[in-house]
Amino acid sequence: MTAADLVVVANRLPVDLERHPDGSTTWRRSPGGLVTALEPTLRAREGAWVGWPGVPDAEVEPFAEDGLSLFPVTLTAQEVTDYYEGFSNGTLWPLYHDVVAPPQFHRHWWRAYTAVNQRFAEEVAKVAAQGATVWVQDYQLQLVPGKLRELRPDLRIGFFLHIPFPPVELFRQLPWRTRIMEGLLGADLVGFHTDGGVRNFHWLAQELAGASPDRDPEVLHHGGRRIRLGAFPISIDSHRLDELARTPEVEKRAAEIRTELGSPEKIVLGVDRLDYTKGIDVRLRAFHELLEEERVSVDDAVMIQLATPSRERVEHYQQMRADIEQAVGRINGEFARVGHPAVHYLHRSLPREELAAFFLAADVMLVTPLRDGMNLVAKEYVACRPDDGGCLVLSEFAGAAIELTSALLVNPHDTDGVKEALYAALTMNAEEGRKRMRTLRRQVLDHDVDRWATGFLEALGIRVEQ
Ligand code: ADQ
Repeated sequence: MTAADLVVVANRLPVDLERHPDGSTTWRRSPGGLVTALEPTLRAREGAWVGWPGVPDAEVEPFAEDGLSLFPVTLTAQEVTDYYEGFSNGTLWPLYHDVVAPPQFHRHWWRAYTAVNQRFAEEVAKVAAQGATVWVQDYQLQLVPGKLRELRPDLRIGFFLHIPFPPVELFRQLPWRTRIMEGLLGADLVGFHTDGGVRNFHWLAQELAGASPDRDPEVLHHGGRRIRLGAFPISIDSHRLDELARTPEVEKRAAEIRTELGSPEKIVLGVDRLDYTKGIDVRLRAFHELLEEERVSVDDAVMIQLATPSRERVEHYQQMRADIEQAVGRINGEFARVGHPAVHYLHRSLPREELAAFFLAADVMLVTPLRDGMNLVAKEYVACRPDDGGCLVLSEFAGAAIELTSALLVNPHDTDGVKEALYAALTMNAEEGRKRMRTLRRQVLDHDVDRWATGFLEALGIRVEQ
């Protein structure tokens, strides 16, 4: 395979390797938003993607898929435990989400993180053409920009963080804070979802790594180089979802869902990866209290929580799953009638069409994370409402709240506030609801994921053909 002019590096490849019981393997596409957004640009430039194929100890050769070159990085089972489940998801994830769970600091996790980041950097150094552009994704790979610059000073390197960049006091807890800062400062452009992330980074880079400010608050100087910072709020393929939600199949399925639920007056929906940052407990508590106070009954309102299984080997996730399932059980124990649960809970991932039908059926969408980089679910709900119906209740602490100001914004730490917002959403007059939804839709349809990717790559100095 020839050297690539544009290389995306992410923890995961856009395809997953599947091992079968007979020992054979096949690839399954995992079409996330990122690959959809980047595919046209990557193909136009004969791009490459470097990432882990999703199973430990898989020694797989690079291969081309639909004109895109894929370069698998091997991780041993021990590295998956220490680098991925350990340092990435047991240290960085909680630390960067306002320590809503206590982060654990272990030196052997850090050593694995450094070694794996080095391997990713070496793989990129092999596949990138002279003067190529490299776009590094997310918190698992924060050391890659610095390591890659040492190996290949000719490259143009961008880094984007998909989760929040934490407040100064929290980041300073990290024993390896300076090393992470220096890793990120290896990039030419460091992107965040929000200006808050830019500000935190700007201050910490000076404090911890001795970077110098510039008259432009989005520029730093370090090691004789100029580093640009910027806020690039990610989005979704809004038009594709809007079209999907208009299809007769999805409309029909949405109507069926309502019937299957016993035709309640209102359907309240939550859709999340099962993660302790998402505030699933917060919304269950609010709904529970409204039932207890008899302000709603199971005939008026039914709640559905769809939760994708996630990080099931990490201890904190096992505990949280048990707590949520207990809360659902308690609400149903107190308020369900035979054949009419108050809360329907599905611990599984649903196909896109089915998810669109749930969004279209839901009168109230509850998105209540304690902290979230962006939160794509909020935008997906809005994109799936070509009828201008439905009402979005959204946490102030999701990056999406900066753009989606016509949602009912809530502080997820304030149970009474969430409860009142849920009640207001359930009783909102139709005209006000439509007005809010129209404003939200303009924002989401105008700012799609393509615009996000183009904005970042152009800030990095490459022209993107439309
Ligand atoms: P996540 O934490 O995974 O992403 P989010 O942005 O909400 O959070 O994306 C979740 C995705 O999973 C959505 O596309 C959603 O539709 C899908 N999903 C959730 N539950 C599902 C179910 N039961 N069935 C099918 N699909 C389901 C991280 C950051 C976010 C940031 C994104 C992108 O934590 O803050 O918005 O990256 O940068």
